Amino acid sequence: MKTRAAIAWGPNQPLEFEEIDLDGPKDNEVLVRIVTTSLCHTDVFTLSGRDPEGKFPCVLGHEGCGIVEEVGRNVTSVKPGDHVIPLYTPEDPNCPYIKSGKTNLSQSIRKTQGEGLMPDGTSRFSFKGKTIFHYMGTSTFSEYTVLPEIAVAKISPEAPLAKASIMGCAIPTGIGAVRNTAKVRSGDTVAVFGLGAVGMAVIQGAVLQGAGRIIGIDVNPNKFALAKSLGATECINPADFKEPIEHVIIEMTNGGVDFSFECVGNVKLMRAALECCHKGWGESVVIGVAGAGEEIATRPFQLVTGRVWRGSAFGGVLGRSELPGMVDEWLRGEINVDPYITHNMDHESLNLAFDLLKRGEAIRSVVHY
Ligand code: NAD
Ligand code: DAO
Ligand code: ZN
Repeated sequence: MKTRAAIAWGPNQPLEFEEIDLDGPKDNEVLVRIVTTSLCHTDVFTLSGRDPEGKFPCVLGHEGCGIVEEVGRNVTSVKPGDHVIPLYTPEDPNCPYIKSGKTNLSQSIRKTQGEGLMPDGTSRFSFKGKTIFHYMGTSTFSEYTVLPEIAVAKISPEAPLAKASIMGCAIPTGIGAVRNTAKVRSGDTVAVFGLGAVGMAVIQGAVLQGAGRIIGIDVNPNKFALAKSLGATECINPADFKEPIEHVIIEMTNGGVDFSFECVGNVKLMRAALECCHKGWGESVVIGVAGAGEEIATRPFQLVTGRVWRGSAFGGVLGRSELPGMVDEWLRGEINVDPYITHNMDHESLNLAFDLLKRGEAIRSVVHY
C-alpha cells in the first residue's frame, strides 16, 4: 500500500513529505493507522546526527497513537479497530529480561530495532525502490506504520486519540521515572533539571507521590509558569546565580535533595544533578539522552559518600501491561495531559514542530493526520 510519510533523508535536513510504499504486516506484525503523533526531543536529537543509532533515510517519530487496521498471521492480542500506542520499548513476555521482573527493557527484537529494521531483518518502507529505515521500531511520522505485535499497547477506546500521543513517551517516561526508578516517597525533596515535557511529567509524578519541595531548573524561564501550575514549588535559572547550580540547590535545601532527575541530555548537567543530591542517600536519575561518544564524570567520593546514580528508559514502564493502566489514570482525571499540548498542527507542518521545540517555544506539538 501507499502511505504519506515524512522522510528524514539525512542529518539536519528538513523532513520531506512523500507517498511511499509500505508492505503489509508479516507474521506477528500489525498495521496501524496513526491518528496523532507528537514531537519529542529524541526525534530532534536523532535528526541532528548525534544519535549513534540514527540510520538514514528513515521515518522518524515514536510518540503516537492510532488504530489497528490489519493484523498479520499469529497475532492474537489485538484486532482491527483496537486503539493502540506504539512502543519503542516493546514488551515480550517470553524475553528473559522481562521474565526477570527487574526491567522493562525487552531484548527480543532489540538488535533489528536498533538497525532500523523489523524483526525479520527487512524494512516495510521503501520509496522508488530504495529502502527507508524504521525508527525506534515505531516510525509514527507515517500515516500508516507496521509494528511488531509486542510493540503495541492496546488502550481504552475511551481515550481521545487527538491527545493520546503524549502517552506514547513523555508522560510514562517522566511519571514512571519518579514511581518506578526513583520510588519517590511522601515528603521527599526533588530537583528537576530541564522543564520540557519529560521534566513536566517528572513534576507531575512527584506531585502524585506526595513529594514536598519540587525544584524546577531551566535556562528558559518561560517554562516556569507551566512547571509551577503542575506542582513545582519553586523554579530557578542557573544563569541567575554566580555559583554552580548544585551549590545553590544544596544551600536552598540545607544539604541537598532526596532525588534529582536530569531531563535535558547534557552530561555536565548530569553531574550537577548528581552532586546536588544529599550526602548519604540522595539519588539522581538520568533520563536525558546524550550525544554519541559523550561521557559522564564525577569524583568517586560523591558515590562513596552515599549518592546514587541511576538511569531510566521509558520510565521503567512495561509497555503492554502497565501503559494501558496509566491511560486509565488519565481517563479518571488522575494524570493531566492537556497542559503538555501547546501546539496542534497538520502532518506537513512537522518541520515547524522541530523549530518550535528547538527554540523552546513548544512543550509538545501534536500532529493530526
Ligand atoms: P525539551 O527540549 O522539550 O526540554 C528540554 C528542556 O531542557 C528545555 O526546557 C530546555 O530549556 C532545558 N535545558 C536545556 N539546557 C539546559 C541547561 N543547561 N540547564 C537547564 N535546562 C536546560 O525535551 P524533552 O522532550 O522534554 O526531552 C528531554 C530529554 O529527555 C531529551 O534528552 C530526550 O532525548 C530525553 N528523553 C529520554 C527518554 C528516556 O526514556 N530516557 C524518553 C524521552 C525523552
Ligand atoms: O538497549 O534495551 C535497550 C533499550 C534501548 C532503548 C531505550 C530507549 C530509551 C532512551 C531513548 C529515549 C527515547 C524517547
Ligand atoms: Zn520521546
